[in-house]
Amino acid sequence: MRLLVVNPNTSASMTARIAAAARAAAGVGTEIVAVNPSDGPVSIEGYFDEAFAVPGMIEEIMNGEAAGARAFVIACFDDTGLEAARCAASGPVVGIGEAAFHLASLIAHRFSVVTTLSRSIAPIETNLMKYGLDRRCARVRACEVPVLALEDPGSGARSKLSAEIERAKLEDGAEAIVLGCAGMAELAASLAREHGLPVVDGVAAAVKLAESLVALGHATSKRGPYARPLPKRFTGAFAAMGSG
Ligand code: 5HY
Repeated sequence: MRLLVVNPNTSASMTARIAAAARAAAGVGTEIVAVNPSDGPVSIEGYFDEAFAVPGMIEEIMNGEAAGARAFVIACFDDTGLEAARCAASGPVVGIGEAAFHLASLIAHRFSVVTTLSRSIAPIETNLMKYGLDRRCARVRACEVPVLALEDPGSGARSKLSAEIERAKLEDGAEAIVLGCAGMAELAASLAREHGLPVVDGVAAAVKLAESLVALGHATSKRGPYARPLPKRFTGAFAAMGSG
């Protein structure tokens, strides 16, 4: 089964690290294809970046489905363009934020999220409410590490993240931690050992959920808001996205 993992920002090095985390989680028979758009922000930190990442992400999903992908993972923690992607694709689309929240709520009564910058907190809190999981989340925190600094060994990113996890344990009573960025995936196992509690990475969570949906024969329902886009003309730079 071909699973398309889309990193909505344009950082190829981040896409490579996301691909490695996805492949480490994938089951036998799952082919991971990891892509990112060529147009848009190199990292997504807040609403403005998110808005400009969506068209390129949708295009990658449409191309991926045409090339045989059966399911899709949106590998950005604010689940960039998730609903639009579910309209565009027939296969199941799983956002790493939503996947991580659901998994954490299966193994802990209360979890905390630790994301990158403070400006990323509000979009994540809004998603928790949208998914009906806000009551299970004690707090969404930021370790004030920019997304791309996560791949710089000299940035002190891991120690800042670890310190914020310690605060979440002490101040929030967190029983589990959800890592609030796709770029943190490779740190999950060592942070869980260091802190003695479950640390959930959304990339792995989303890969396993997407595999389960396909294995159960489930795809996105087209009876309601995720119905195929209506045929209509798109103009200008997006003319190719229209079907009218
Ligand atoms: C992510 N940004 O997972 C989010 C994290 C954030 O480029 N990949 C990004 O800070 O919102």
